[in-house]
Amino acid sequence: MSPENATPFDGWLEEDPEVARLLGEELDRQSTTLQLIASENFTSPAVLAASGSVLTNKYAEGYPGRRYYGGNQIIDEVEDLARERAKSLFGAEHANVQPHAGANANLGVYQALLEPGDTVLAMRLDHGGHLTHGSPASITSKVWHFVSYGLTGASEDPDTPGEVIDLDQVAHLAKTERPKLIVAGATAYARTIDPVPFREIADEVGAYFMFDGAHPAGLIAGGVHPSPVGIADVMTFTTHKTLRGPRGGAIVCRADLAKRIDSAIFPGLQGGPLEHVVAAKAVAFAEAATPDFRRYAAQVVANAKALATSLKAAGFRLVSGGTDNHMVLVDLRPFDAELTGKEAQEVLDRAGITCNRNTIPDDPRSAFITSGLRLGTPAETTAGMGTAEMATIAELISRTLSQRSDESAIAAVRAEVAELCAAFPPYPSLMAGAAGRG
Ligand code: DSN
Repeated sequence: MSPENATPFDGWLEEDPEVARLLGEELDRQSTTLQLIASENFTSPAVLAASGSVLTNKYAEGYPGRRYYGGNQIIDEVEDLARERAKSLFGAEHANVQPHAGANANLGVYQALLEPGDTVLAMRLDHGGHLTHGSPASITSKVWHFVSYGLTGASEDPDTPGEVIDLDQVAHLAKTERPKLIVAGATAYARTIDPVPFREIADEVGAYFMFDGAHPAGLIAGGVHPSPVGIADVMTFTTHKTLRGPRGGAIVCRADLAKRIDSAIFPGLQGGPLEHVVAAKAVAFAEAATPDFRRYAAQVVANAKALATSLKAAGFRLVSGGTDNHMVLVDLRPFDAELTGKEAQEVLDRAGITCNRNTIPDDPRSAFITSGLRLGTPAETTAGMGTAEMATIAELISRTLSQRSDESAIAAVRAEVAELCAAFPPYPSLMAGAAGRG
């Protein structure tokens, strides 16, 4: 593809054809390969437009009505709109829409509610928790004292497959460790997280309760997962996963925590907010409040369940026995003891199936190699795929992995993937623009 016909971004093609070409190529990649990374999605064109807007030019340190620079009258309206829409979407008393990412939102809450050295009880990274839940590699574990809970063991019984959050362990550790904060939430956990038992345990030991809703935020907004708002003291979340907004973070909390949370984000942790992203968050919050989004959220879960059923039928073992949310965690070992998550991810990439390797509970392999894969349905559900396509995808995955030494078999899958994706373009108008240049 020559730079002249590679991209729909006509306005500035001549000024930076190199970057314009790369944007065009990425649009092409997203449109012609399957996007199964559980934390990714396709935003609406309106979200893209807001995040690519002139609001990026403005410095707005502070909050609406209390800025450190002039000229923020419009910006204040933008941020107020985003805050009001976030509050209305989740039924929350207060919202902070400035965190640049989910990690910043979590750090902001820790900074607001804790002193250095305080104890936090959160989920183990290797059982599905997040880096900011106290991983040794994260600054969180250097500033605060993290104690970790994990999953129960796996069971052969299909009715009680196990590998669910061990609430007895959470209660026991809460009593023995007396954390100041208990965190619920995960990045690689396929079951519903009920906030109620966490609240009860937190109350028994006088701890704050934070729900990290980065992954299920869209499922909560769409009414298919229980809302922790009003149960947890604070919910952090990202806006770009199931919620389908721009890349970023946000916090909703009780009114009495508002000042501490706000001060922790700015000036505690961040400087100028990304107001173009804040505007895009406002767009996404409004989109997520619609009946269409409720249907979308239900379809995300239905698709994940269909993918899980077909993968199981193809001989894969699923961590937690299946899924209640937007993701499926595959333990590759029973399918092929030699196959690592890393090799599976790489060969699937070559077949046009984008996903990420993931540790499984008590993984004998390192986090870089892993024995598992994490697959998610948010993006391809946005593109319009349904349960029939999920069965096809499971078959393509199974075929690719079982014939991974056969380049012609991988090429055949790649062709079928391209055909499938052509029927579900995520950005038809952008692609039409790109094609129109040719
Ligand atoms: N990187 C995110 C995910 O993929 O789940 C978590 O931060």
